[in-house]
Amino acid sequence: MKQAHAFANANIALIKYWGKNEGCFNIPAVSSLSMTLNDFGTSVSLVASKIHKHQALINNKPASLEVLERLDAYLEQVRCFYPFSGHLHVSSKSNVPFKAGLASSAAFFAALAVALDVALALGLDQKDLSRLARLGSGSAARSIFGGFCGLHGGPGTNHEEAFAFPLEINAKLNLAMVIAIVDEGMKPLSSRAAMNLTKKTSPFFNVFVKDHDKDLELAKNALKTGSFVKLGEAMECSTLKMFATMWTALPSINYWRPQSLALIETVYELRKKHGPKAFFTMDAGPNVKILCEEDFLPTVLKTIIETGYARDLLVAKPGSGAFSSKIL
Ligand code: 2P0
Repeated sequence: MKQAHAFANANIALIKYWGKNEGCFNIPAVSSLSMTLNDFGTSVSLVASKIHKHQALINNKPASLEVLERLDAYLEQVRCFYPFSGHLHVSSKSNVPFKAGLASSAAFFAALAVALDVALALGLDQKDLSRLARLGSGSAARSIFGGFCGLHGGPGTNHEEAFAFPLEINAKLNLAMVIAIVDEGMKPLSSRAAMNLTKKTSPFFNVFVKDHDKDLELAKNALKTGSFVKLGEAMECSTLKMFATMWTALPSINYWRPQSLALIETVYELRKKHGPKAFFTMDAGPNVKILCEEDFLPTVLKTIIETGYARDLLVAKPGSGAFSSKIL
């Protein structure tokens, strides 16, 4: 086994993945569409473990038992697809806030998939890499690609079919995303547990799945034709449908904080004042992501800062896909 290093950026879904198909390959219950971010990512380094088990260091600290168990299950599943002997020592460093709904697992598993490809000399193409990343985390499949991409999922989709693919974007769209951090703390429930509970108990989950492809097609067309408004509308619609399934789960799941709603109100106010120039999305956490075109970014930033609802603000633009690197 060779030593390997890789890096992947986080991504934010514009059309949401929520829920999994039955079975053990982590197949999303719906397709999704995302923007890979620049500058928010994770590096992974792999070497052979000197002991008879997998080991992991996350940001220079030994991984928690929970993380280690998930990693162990993942690497053992990888071994079934791509047999390798021995065990691995995984070190990762990230500037993505851990478990804050900023897709830290997406960047981690995408970088890990690329590092595994190098370490085990698998020679995988991007489609295979995205399948390998998806076994670790659904959203990770999308971080293999830069810019904008889709991920196949949905009822009846199997392991072979559930891969990510790049999407063409109209040159007139220069998009930016403001990430308003409301709370960087740990989430009450992991997104994995939340999506499983939602699927099992929410009466709206099947409606979400049935209705999903409409938003996906709208977003894909909007990217192609360069319609920022149609893209933003589809994104908000998909986001709110996803949360409707969470709120109606039993017990109900709520990641929102009062500041999250206040920030959404701020986006509505921005639209009242300036027209449809900013749209929001959220993930399994209280932070609010605001999509706008680059020329409107200063107004969004100024307005959000003035509200005082965000503890921190990050700005991201479309970033690169995952790559193998020499530097950790
Ligand atoms: C997404 N999220 O499309 C959705 C929207 C959160 C809300 O993918 O169980 O960490 O590892 O496949 O990818 C977060 O869930 O879940 C997520 P697993 P993941 O980005």
